Amino acid sequence: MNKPASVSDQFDAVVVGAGFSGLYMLYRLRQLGLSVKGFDSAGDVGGTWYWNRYPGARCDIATPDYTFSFDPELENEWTWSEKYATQPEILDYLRFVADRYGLRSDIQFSTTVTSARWDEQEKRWTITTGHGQEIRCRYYIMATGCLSMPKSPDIEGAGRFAGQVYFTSRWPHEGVDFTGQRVAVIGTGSSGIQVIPLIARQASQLTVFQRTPNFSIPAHNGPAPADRLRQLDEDRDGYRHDARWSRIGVPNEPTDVLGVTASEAVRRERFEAAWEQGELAGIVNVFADQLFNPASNDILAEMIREKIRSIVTDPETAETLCPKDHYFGTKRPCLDTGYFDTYNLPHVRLVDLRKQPIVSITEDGIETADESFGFDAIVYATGFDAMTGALVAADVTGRDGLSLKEKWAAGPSTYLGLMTAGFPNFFMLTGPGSPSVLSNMAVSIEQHVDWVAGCLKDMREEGLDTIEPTELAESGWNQHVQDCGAITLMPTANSWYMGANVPGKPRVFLPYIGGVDAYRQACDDVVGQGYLGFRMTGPGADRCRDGVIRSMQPDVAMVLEFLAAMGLPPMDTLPADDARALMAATAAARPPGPEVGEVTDGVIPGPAGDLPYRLYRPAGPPEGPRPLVVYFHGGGWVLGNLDSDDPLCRDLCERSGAVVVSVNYRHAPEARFPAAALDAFAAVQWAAANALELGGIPGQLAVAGWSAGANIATVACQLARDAEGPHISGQVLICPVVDSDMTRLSYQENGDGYILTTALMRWFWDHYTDPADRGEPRAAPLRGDLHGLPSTCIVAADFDPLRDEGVAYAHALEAAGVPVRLARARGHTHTSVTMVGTVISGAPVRAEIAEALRNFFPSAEPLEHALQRS
Ligand code: N01
Repeated sequence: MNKPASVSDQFDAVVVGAGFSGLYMLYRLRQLGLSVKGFDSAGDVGGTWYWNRYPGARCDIATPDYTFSFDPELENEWTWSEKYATQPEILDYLRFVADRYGLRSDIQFSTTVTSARWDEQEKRWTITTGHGQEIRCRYYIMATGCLSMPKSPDIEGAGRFAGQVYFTSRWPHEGVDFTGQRVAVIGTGSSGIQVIPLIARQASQLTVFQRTPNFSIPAHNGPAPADRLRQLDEDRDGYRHDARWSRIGVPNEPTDVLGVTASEAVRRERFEAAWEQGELAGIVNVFADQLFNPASNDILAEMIREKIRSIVTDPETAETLCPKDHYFGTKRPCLDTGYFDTYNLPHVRLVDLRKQPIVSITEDGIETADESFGFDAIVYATGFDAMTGALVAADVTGRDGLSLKEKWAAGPSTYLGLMTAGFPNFFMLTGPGSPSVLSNMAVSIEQHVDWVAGCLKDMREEGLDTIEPTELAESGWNQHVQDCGAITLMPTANSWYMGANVPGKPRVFLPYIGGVDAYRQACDDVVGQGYLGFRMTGPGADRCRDGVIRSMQPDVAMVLEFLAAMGLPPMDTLPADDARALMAATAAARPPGPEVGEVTDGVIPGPAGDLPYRLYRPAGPPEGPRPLVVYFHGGGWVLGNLDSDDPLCRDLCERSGAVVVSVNYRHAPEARFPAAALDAFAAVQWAAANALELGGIPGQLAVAGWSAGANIATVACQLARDAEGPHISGQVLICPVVDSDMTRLSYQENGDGYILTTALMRWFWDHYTDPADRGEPRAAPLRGDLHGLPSTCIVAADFDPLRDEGVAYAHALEAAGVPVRLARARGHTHTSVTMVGTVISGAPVRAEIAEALRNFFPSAEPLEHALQRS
């Protein structure tokens, strides 16, 4: 029985929502012995499965996976009838769960929570319902779902239609009979794709209004997959463990096949297998690079388009159904049952809203730019205000009167998708910034609920009664969520993942795409590090261990993991030649870097013999001379050659528009200090003197280098200044070695585990210089006179032992009056910025370098002026 209105009540926790997440949360809170009150605006349990009752509504994760796993007995007592269960069966399941654990008695249905307000004095939330009740609680938990707030129809004239109007997201309980009716469906997302074939069975005429065609693969529904059931029978715990530590919450071995390099036969075989399997876990795992590399994605997308063309008989309709304006997977891919075949039926018509947009809904139908349509019923399958809609719909007000809506005006901000600063004891289940909609919700929900329950238990045991993330931890997590999205193709689509489907909603990537496994690890690490990033208070004692749980760029972390798994010997344990061979072998396996207009090899006369160089000239206009950049590769004065930084040189050349001349120099230990530095200076002198022959503009010369290459580049600048020539317009120093002092903080923080280690740096120094020479400016340029040096761009990477000497050099140059641009390579290591084609997150840093290079040179200076000046 529901409680009467206007009662005042006290609970430990209030949970809003009685779907998968709310039910399990109630169960766990009860287990902790907490008093709990649940609310749901629906008339019963079920959440999304209560509301989305349209014909054809089914889950799109196979039932052996789309199920609670917290209680083996529950699993034994329930058997799913199909691979993808229908909405009624899933609703029955949730009712069964509610009954089995007696959860209904704690839930007040048909009740909307209208506001929640934090009382800082009392350390309590006051919850108000639409019935005028006021409830006080310590913990306020929103289990309101990610796709529960229908998007209001943003179509002119909606509301004028005199016939029947239906929303897939609010379908009548008694069902709808469309027999003999002329029906319009607007929207071709997952809901539209599921409902259209079933409406077509009844309607006399069905017209589908499509704005964006969607990728869909056949669900191949039937009995639950036998192999999955067998695995569960044999080792249920192992299976569930694998799901929890998988990428999307379904056990699946991630492929390492790259779409761009795989043979046509392998591509086809992998695609056909996924098409036949009919599971999201398969189709998102055809190629390892499909969500990162546009070329790979195109290969997959085209194979799906071929399938659509082979199913739909009318070529024009088929083409209209082929998605071409977004990459596969950047909008939620759908599973369907006979969706494309439906368009072969004579009474079904597709209207392409890109060609004839809707002008208005009218009293008797829909008017597009070209036609007027009459209908008996219009079905809106137009989607949801996803991920944030339901959270901000209730008026949640935290500390100092700040509302969640205000705080999130520019996009949601959370720590782990679980909490948000300024709103103590307020938890969100599967909130923005968690894997949620990119994962098997059943697995993600259990993980979130378990985390919250574990947190409340820990707090109770430690005598703490409030918890809230710090601003630092939260902004660090938001950055990580965006970093993970940014290396994928996801931000390129106008999807609800980006908030792009709701007019006026800020465009932010909402879910966490780092993976269920990585996310779980982050949550576990936060707890393992004493609730890192949370401020907790209580009579027990206040505590806060502030910090950021993930600050490395996700693709850099992946590279490090990959290298660690290879188990290569540390370079500093090898003789120089073996280390060179190892470096060459790893370089041979990387992507080649971008195409440039022209690459030629040559030699420069050096002080002790010829120095090989490789020249890169950008493609395309303008013809004629361009600014010249003399580049020196990295490798600790010991390793490297013209090949080792080849992709980086190509990238710099294409991005900056300059001719790049990469010069090899003598290496240690064969030629020790100062051989490399003298070679560098000689190369710069020669390039300046021969600029025209190299295709350069005389007088427009910069130097650049990475690591030890940056060391000799800047030493060359110091030598050129002392020699009063040649003129150098600027220097780009990428993670430079500029000092031999290895005691700076960045050495302590990053001296182990990020490829360039303290031990390796020592090995380099030992090969290059005698200890007595290490204070010399030609070895440690930071210690030299820095006046009169050219404009400088220094790249300092967060996880580089050399970070702080680079920063110190920038400050010292600035103090000496040199214009300096310090580019912080956030989340990068010493090597990762140079990993063109492998580390996508390095691209913005390389773009900044290129911009700095362009700024060194007077733009569009006529050649004759340059000649005069030089
Ligand atoms: O909503 P959607 P949905 N004029 O936003 C179109 C989950 N789900 O309810 O793409 C004309 O995907 C809109 O066009 P466009 C699943 O995660 C799961 O279908 O914006 N058209 C689009 O075609 C899914 O992703 C299942 O150009 C308009 C459609 O309406 C999520 O819920 C089943 C329009 C909306 O598609 C949402 O799916 C169902 C306008 N003004 C849902 N406004 C399972 O299988 C919107 N559209 C488990």
